Amino acid sequence: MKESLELMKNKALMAITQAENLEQLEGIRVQFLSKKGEVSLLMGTLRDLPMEERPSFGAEVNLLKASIEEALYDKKQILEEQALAAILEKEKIDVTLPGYQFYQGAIHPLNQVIEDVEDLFVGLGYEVAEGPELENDHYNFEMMNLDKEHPARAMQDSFYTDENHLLRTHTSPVQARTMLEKKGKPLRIICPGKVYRRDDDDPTHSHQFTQIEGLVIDEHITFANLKDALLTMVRHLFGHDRIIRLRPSYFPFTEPSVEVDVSYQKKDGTLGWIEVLGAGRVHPRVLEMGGYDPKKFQGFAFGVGVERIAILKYKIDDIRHFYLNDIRFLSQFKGVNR
Ligand code: 2NL
Repeated sequence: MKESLELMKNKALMAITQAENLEQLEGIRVQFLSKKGEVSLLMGTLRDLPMEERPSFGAEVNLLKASIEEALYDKKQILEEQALAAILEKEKIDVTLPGYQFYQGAIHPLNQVIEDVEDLFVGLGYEVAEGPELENDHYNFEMMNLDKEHPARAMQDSFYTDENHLLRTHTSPVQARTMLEKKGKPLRIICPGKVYRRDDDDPTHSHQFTQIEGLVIDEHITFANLKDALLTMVRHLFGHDRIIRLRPSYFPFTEPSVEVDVSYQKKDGTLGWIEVLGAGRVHPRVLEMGGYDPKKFQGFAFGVGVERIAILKYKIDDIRHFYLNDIRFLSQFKGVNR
């Protein structure tokens, strides 16, 4: 009996020593120590022994069991450490490798100009107003004092979807809507957005472009207020050394109307002028249709082409660059203006 104990111990310890992983080790535990394992079976032979040998045999089996348990425990520690080391080795990362190159986006140059102008005017107390691009002909033309005979209203100059609806030709209908919403209360708004006119697409024209209009209505508004707003905007966009020049012009919705030129330094050092936007005092009929008493209220308005501003500001040679989504063009505007 003693011999079979010694034999089993050696067999178990040898198996434990040779176990290569935790699954094998668990198999060995089951083989020797489970209810029907080899050690239990050995304990079962107890009743075949003479009474006086039983206690010492029982104690021997318990010692055998303890030494197998201890060997299992020690081996388990080693295998667990090895398993962890293997995982750590497999998952090792080299923190000195260069990182992935993520593409960085850029804000579209037209949106940079829009945001820049919005920031300025919001800081001066204006609100930003937006509206639909498919407009009722009433808001787009009628309320802007463009009568039925005006050439801009002809089918060949605008995109009509039916007799009364067209893609807005300017952002003025947003201003017309806002005037009606304000119900005769003073307003200061800035309206950016896409506008549409039938046109051949060439380096300086597009059938769709972007406009920002401004409108101020209050009591005691004068042309000096308009000049101040225009000069502030021009200097914000192009630099504080600029001056502006107003030339008489004509728009159906303003009276008087002006064309606004911005100064620049020519190569020979002399002063040059570039035409940049249009503006004027709000026509009394436009005020009246918008729900304001023209005897009590005055207003000024201006309209800028966003593409024109961006072309001058960023020295762009073709308006179509703005719409082609060529990454080589767009990626040049990373971090500009911010
Ligand atoms: C231009 C000129 C302009 C306006 C737009 C306007 C709007 C209302 C009332 C009166 Cl609600 N005027 N807008 C006024 C003058 C000029 O745009 O050449 N834009 C590109």
